[in-house]
Amino acid sequence: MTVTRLDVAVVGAGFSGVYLLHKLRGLGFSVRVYEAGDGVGGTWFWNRYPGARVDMESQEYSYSFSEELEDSWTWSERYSAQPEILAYLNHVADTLKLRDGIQLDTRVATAHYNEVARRWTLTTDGGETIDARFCIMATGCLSVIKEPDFEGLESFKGPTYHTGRWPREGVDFTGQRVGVVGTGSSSIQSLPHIAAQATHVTVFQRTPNYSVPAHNGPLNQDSLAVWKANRAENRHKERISSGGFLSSNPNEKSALEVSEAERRAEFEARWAVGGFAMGAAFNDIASSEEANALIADFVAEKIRGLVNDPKTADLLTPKTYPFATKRLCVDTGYYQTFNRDNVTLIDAATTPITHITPTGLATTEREFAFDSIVFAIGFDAMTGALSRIDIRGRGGLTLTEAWSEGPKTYLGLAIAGFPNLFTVTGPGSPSVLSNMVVSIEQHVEWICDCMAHLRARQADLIEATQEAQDGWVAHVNEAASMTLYPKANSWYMGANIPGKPRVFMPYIGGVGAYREICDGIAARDYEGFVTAGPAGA
Ligand code: FAD
Ligand code: N01
Repeated sequence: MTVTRLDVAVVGAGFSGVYLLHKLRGLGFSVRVYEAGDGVGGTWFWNRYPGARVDMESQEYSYSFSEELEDSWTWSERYSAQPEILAYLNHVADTLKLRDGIQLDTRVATAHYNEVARRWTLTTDGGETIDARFCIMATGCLSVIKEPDFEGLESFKGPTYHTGRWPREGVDFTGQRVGVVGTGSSSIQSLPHIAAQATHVTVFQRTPNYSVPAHNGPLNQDSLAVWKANRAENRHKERISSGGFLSSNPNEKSALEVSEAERRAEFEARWAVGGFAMGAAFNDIASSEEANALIADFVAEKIRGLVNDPKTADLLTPKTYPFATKRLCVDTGYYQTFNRDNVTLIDAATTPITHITPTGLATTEREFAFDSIVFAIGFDAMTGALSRIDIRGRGGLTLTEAWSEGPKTYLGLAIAGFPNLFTVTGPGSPSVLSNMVVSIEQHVEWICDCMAHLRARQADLIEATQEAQDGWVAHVNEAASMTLYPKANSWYMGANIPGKPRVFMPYIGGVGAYREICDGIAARDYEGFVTAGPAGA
């Protein structure tokens, strides 16, 4: 049996794995990336549904670490579409000559820590064994789809699709009756496109989402020129900001301290700008029920203005959770799509889906006939990819056991009992609450600095202490409890997956504050970690 011996094994070739490979090679480590898909790109490789695009401004959702990359790529739209982001990541892989370090079509199945050797042994679905000092999970927060498990699914005679595993060749819905299950971001982006093709679309909504207009269009060349002229400063500001991006333009005032006229003017101005600017209209939207209700009322009014049928508008209006405590959606013509004659909205909360039939789908009320069904039902977020790998740390402790009450990490980067294992944008870090490229760069750079530091000291082990981890978990929970986020049954809380522990998984303290914490810990000689080595010494 051949064993590949490495300094570092990286799992996943999205934004995280691609940058890790470049950075670790630059530091002289032997490293290889293992990717289950047959191409690089991660999220942007898998999510090819019509309308898939970023909901942050394109120039912000891109790497900042390389002038060469910054100069060699120009985005075409304000919010880039999936094919363009996938092309960008392939351009990065080519420009930085990374292809030969990425092993595609390879799923890592197990990762076991060897306490004596202080090394990780990984095995792949192809039967390969990898022996590495460090293992870095760059497996993504939204890379494992929630599989549809409706009774009778296999009896359906037509094709079914999941937005997160869309066929590469695309789907033509012309002439079809289509059922769409789910109304999260993936549905909100794809529905207008599906409805433009299909004979009829029936949308099954269990919980309505808040969505704000994107106002997408060609990237404004004047604002791009301003961005480029101030690029270094902008990138710095992103890194020390709360969300990792500047276009949200946070307002530091409370919604409760201003007059009604000023508040309305602020909401209207941000609605006109579009995107996440809306969520940053005032500084207490995420923390004050009263402030939150004001913006929720404003969005409800907008929905009523956009949707012709008052009953449909009412059904599309969220009522059971505060504004933006489920991830805010950013759309292009979503609400207006319900004005089309060929689109029907079904309240799947009142009349739940009971099963799939050979010819369609049944709810508690009636049966529907479909030619195809689209499941836009989301992901086993944040922990899904990790829990699908048999990860074992000290004493054979499985990660599943260690996380039976929900994920527990130190900084979202490391886990007590699992030495020399790092997670990029792991639970307990800002990750999905931020511009993820900014958070990914911060994690990659912190991990690589840490490994270079260990090497300089001839150390071969680093591990988070239980005490430091407990302290961080308590801090993450406390920060979440000061906000309205735990009030929603969101995937942030694990609430979308039956049986998953209800814990608010990301860290809400903000990208800039979090970076300072991580840098401080490194500066204090990796406070909260133990290091040792060389092995046996
Ligand atoms: P991923 O891109 O998820 O890559 C992880 C890779 O790991 C995958 O390719 C997967 O196949 C591989 N993998 C997992 N397990 C294994 C295994 N066991 N063996 C081998 N390979 C494995 N974020 C934003 O900040 N802004 C946005 O606008 C935004 N839009 C999004 C739109 C969609 C449709 C989705 C789903 C997510 C979006 N995100 C957005 C979040 C997005 O996931 C991140 O921005 C980013 O792309 C994550 O990069 P990553 O490399 O960490 O993970
Ligand atoms: O998934 P979701 P998504 N029966 O979990 C419903 C990122 N992203 O793929 O809310 C009936 O948000 C479920 O209903 P409910 C972004 O971070 C970004 O849309 O559980 N319905 C919900 O309506 C996003 O948040 C973009 O009651 C069922 C929907 O399916 C994340 O990915 C675009 C059901 C799932 O919504 C996930 O988004 C796309 C069932 N059994 C994705 N199970 C951008 O715009 C689930 N649902 C950048």
